[in-house]
Amino acid sequence: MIKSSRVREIRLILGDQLNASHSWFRNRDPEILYVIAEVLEEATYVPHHIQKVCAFFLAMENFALALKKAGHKVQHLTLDDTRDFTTFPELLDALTEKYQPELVSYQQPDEYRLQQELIQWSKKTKIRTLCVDSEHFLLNWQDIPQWLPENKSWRLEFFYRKMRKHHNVLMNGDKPEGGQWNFDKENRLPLDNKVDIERPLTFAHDVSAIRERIHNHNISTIGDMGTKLIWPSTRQESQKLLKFFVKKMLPHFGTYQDAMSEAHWSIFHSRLSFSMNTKMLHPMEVISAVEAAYKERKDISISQAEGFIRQILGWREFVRAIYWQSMPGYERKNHLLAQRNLPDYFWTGKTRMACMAKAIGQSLDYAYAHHIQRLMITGNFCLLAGINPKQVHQWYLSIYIDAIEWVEAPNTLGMSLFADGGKLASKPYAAGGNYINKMSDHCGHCHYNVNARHGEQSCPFNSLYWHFLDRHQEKLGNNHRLRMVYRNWEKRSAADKKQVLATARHYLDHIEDL
Ligand code: FAD
Ligand code: DLZ
Repeated sequence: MIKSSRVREIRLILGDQLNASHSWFRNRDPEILYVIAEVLEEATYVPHHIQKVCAFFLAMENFALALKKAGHKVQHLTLDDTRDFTTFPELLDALTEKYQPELVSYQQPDEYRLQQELIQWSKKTKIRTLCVDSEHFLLNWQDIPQWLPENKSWRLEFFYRKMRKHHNVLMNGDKPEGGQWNFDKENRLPLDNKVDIERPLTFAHDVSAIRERIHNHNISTIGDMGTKLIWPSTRQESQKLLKFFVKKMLPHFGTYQDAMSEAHWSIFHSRLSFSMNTKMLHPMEVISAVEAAYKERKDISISQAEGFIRQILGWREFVRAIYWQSMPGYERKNHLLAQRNLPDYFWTGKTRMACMAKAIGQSLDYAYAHHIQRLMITGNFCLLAGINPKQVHQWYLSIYIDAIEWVEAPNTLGMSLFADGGKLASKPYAAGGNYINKMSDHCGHCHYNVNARHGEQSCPFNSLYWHFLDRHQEKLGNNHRLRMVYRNWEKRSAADKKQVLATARHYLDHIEDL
């Protein structure tokens, strides 16, 4: 399998650890062997989107090539090479048996499952092991408990302000740039005809050899591919995408951050999550590029720059901290005891709800939906309809190009489904058809009528919204952020309420037919 010469140390690089700036690579040492491996368990722990598997495998291959070119000793193992092993521990057993190294090192995995696998293997093996930092995140892993203490409630806003100060980002001394910490209120416009939307920059990689491997190893995937892979596969391509975003999209990012559109699949969003989650880009590199553009260019206002930086310095780090403070067990949370099965149209996009057809359809086509589609369309639907969080979690973990559990689980179970009982969000992100109509152009040609509150062909989001609140009054009724909504519900006539709830029950009983 591997040409042998003395190997003193094996260093394992996981598929989402493609960080060329890691201190591991500062010096070249012919006795250190870097291993990057396609492994069956990683390709099958959920049925990943075909583009996700191809994108990870191609980026891993390119990273191995770049390391080799830089003079490191590297073994890139394909599924063909690892066919005798299912998991990393099995592969590591074989590699250590072959090379008899003094040391096996690995970077701290971002996912609990893999972290535990490697810890268990380290306890079992006779070889000395060492776990080092991945040198990627802006909050040190060891500092997480200090930043999110067990006995306090965790809120993004406090965390984010502390991160701004700590990293001196968008600060004027100890004051926030622009005189405000958060410009979220300015970031809520639907699309209008005032600005042109640039076509997203995509790539065109031939991944036929990877697809053949996936096929030969019987790996089940979901979604479509098209002829070429559109996602960045190297650091250089990731940097190109970052440049494109800053130049063309950033001037409108904040304003239209929550907008949804039938005609566009990523609007002004950056599509940098895959590059960051695989560590081809460092989050501070992205933040610095945006901060520099804000300082140098007149067309980028503070609300655009802050709106974007908050996502990375705030949300991305915050959800990671919540993940590590809540594992194990977070993936099993079900505060609202939701038990309904995920409807089949999540796998096909075939539904008469136009917003859902668009969000699911483009997810299957591109392995991508932007945040508001994930949160306020598919996530909102699952919340209102009471879909089993475990199934929803599996779906999100499968379908998106950027889906890794540390970031997916808090977003799905915490932000979207309120399954963690409010650890991440102070109230559920629940909304009826009105919100969708305000922020998108989907409702105009939908089979359902967004203006009808109940009855045949009324928008399912309308009645499901009130049914959700009504059935969870015991758990949510005391939430001060929902007091007004519950008061509105109380004020409606008994007959009106009865009709709304009957419509919702009908939709829930026929959920597969929506
Ligand atoms: P942009 O809108 O351009 O934002 C810039 C960057 O900010 C993103 O690349 C991302 O790194 C970061 N970011 C923005 N929002 C969040 C957030 N809520 N949490 C963490 N980082 C954020 N993001 C993932 O990276 N992987 C996932 O598996 C994932 N699953 C999600 C599931 C649900 C139910 C929801 C509601 C959100 C999920 N997100 C996930 C967060 C967010 O939707 C994506 O990061 C974003 O859509 C990626 O597209 P983009 O790069 O164009 O983002
Ligand atoms: C997502 C993914 C896939 C599809 N395949 C591999 C693989 O074969 N080898 C690998 O090292 N990593 C892969 N990954 C990423 C990991 O499964 C995993 O999600 C992250 O390492 C968790 O932090």
